[in-house]
Amino acid sequence: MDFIHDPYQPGETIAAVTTPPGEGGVAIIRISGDRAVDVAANVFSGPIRSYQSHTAHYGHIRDHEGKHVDDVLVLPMLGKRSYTGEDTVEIHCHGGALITRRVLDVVLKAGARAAKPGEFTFKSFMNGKLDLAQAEAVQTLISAKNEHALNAAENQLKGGLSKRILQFQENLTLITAILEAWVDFPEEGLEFASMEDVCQQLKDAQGHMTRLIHTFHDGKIAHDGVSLCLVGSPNVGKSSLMNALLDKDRAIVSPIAGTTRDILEDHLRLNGLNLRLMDTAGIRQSDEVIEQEGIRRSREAMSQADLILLVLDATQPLEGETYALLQELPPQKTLVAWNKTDLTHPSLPSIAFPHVVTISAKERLGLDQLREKIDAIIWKNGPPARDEVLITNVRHKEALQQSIESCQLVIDGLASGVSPEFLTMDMRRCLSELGKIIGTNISEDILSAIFSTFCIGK
Ligand SMILES: Nc1nc2c(ncn2[C@@H]2O[C@H](COP(=O)(O)OP(=O)(O)O)[C@@H](O)[C@H]2O)c(=O)[nH]1
Ligand SMILES: [Mg+2]
Repeated sequence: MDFIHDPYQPGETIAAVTTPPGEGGVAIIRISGDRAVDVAANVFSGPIRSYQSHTAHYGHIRDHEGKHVDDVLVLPMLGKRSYTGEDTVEIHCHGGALITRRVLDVVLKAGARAAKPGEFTFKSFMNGKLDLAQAEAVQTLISAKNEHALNAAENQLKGGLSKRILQFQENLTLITAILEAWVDFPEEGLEFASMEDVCQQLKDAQGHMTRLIHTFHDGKIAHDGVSLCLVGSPNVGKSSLMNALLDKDRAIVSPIAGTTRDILEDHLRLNGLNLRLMDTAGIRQSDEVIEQEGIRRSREAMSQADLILLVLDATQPLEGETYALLQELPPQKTLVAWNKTDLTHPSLPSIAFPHVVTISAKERLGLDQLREKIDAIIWKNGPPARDEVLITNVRHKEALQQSIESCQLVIDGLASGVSPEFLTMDMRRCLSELGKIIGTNISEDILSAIFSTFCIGK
């Protein structure tokens, strides 16, 4: 965000279209800053200075020559009672790309500066309306693609994560105070707490932070979704299963082995989760160049997928190639589906994989159990509860890890008799790492990097 490099001016009046580009019934142009009402008064037909905050008024926008631009509603939100914490006026105009641009141009000519990406939210952060974790949650909320991601973002925006971090900081500040007392009053200091107490408290703090880090697995799944790769020998029914899961005729199905060559991809919603399904070429020995390339791609997709769905033909004995494939696959993230169980089949050989289902892709049998299994493998401890605080951001995870490491330095230091003076420095680092999450201790570069990922108008 280059406006950080321009010196930040509190109260500077900025404007942008806050609704997405394209055609719609209404578009909103937001003006925010000390001069928001003045700017709006320059372009709006009504006596906007006399309007009460949070009331909507009909009128029209005119340009600097007095020419009519559009019929609009204006909505002033004054003082702290706005998203940014500064005077804000929203202009609701017609939702065409051109008309929106024209209204914005008039507003900019009237004295507002074009807002940079994320600048409204940045104002909100600088004015203390949102801390950094909450500001980031605004962006995750907007980009949430499923229920779980939305819940996690909502909890973070409400301050769920921030409260946890503040609690950790409070506990660790107490420990720092004890260490400082040992420095200042080496004689009496130990009366405040014993070395064992301090160690135990540090270990407890590490435990709490580690548990929060562990939610990152679920947080990432919720936010990014999961990739699932269908693999197996040719003709076992991978493409048929892809189609059955998607409930559409996506992939070509044929009894000719080697039909699928490229990776076919499609998306599926499964119990509020986004799955990226990939159908791949059947893995076998082949002399044919294109098929070989297809098989190479299959292996690559397989190695990158979050979950592998290995399809086996229940009517055929397991061959050497399939055995070799079974050796390669990581059992914990592989789901084995014995397919074609609508046909008579001999008793199935037992294989040493924890997750196995029997299905018929053609007759669509056993698909519910298959979906349940996918769900169970993905959410190791069941899907997250609605109000659960999840870490979805790598930056937060790294800060927690750093904080845990600093705690460890103190624990080790105490054990080996390092002077408490040095240990208080580690404690301060530990606290400042936590501060990075909520933005109390953060460099301008990092702020800049965070807000520049926002869209303009947010
Ligand atoms: N009877 C039966 N045939 C199936 C089933 N699934 C797939 N097939 C057939 O097996 C052949 C190969 O299927 P396909 O999906 O193209 O297999 P792929 O090569 O693994 O993608 C086709 O003729 C399908 O109709 C099933 O569950 N039952
Ligand atoms: Mg196929």
